[in-house]
Amino acid sequence: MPRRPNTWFAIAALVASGGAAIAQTGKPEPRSPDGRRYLSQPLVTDIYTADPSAHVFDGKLYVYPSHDVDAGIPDDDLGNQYAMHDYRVLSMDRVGGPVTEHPVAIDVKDIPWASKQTWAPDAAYKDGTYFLYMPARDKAGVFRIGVATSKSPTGPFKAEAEPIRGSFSIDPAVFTDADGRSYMYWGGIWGGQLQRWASGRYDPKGGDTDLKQDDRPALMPKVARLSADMKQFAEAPRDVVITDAAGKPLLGGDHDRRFFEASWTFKRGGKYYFTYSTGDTHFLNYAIGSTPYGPFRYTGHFLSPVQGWTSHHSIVEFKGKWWLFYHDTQLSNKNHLRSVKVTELSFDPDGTIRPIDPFKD
Ligand code: FUB
Repeated sequence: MPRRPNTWFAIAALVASGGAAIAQTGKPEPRSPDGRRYLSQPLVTDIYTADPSAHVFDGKLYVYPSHDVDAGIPDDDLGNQYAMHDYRVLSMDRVGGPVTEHPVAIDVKDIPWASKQTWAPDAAYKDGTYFLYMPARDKAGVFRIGVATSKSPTGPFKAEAEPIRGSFSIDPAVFTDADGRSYMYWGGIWGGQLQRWASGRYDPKGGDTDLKQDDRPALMPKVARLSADMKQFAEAPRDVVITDAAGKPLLGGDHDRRFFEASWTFKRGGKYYFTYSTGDTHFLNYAIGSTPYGPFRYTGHFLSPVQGWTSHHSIVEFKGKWWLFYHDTQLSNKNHLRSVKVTELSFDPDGTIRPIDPFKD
């Protein structure tokens, strides 16, 4: 597969500091349909990528995104239009430098238990093996989370025969703590089916949206420690409880703050940051805790709504700076055809994240 540096991104990075209306390509600077200038440009432009999970392996930055495709399925609230079927890995030596698009890392036809919709993945490394965590619908149409392994960070990956025992819903994100223990965070409501597991068992009649219990605790994301071989849960999943300032769980009706999907956990200054998307209100939020299990106290929005319905991200420290990988629909203006972007993330001295606007004006 040819290596394809992204010219627009490289040039845009050179001119990013200024409010230049004309980029050095000679073309007018891209604007959103409502006339705003974008904070960042897509990392790659010849394929659609979304849900970026960024990791540093062996001094290099790897991004594990969803690989968006157009299957001609109309938008609906269950996300049937997100009909992805394979994964491609991106890599770069430095942010702002050339981005390599690697060949297909794994296709749904090579995941024995899966039928369709290979949604937001994540990756991890342990003892010489790279792990790719993949949500997809099983043969019965229920979302599960599986794992595949490779000796290379870019694959090809070989899938396990079955999904992770006891897994359900979508958007796995694996965080490895300083003691070497790894935890998976996951879940997504609406199309991600988390509401159908509210009783602990799958209920196909369990609804397509929130539980509609606005004055009761919201559905919470899940966490479980991973087994030593990184292929199973080492314990029963538990709720990732996100609380308000008084320590009470956020309520279901609190759509600006409650969890929807896109879990991502990182650690900074001894604190655990649990970050997530609010879905139908389109924010990326964070909550801070003192253990990997939480509880996590809601702290704020850190990314305002991007162009497009979904917002999904990862946060990684690389070469002394923190980076936010996110996506939007700049290239297509279609909800299901997204492009991964990156921008620097900074913190105030008290550990709060300085909020980011994905538009310059
Ligand atoms: O990419 C499909 C789904 O859209 C992801 O799983 C969600 O997080 C949202 O980004």
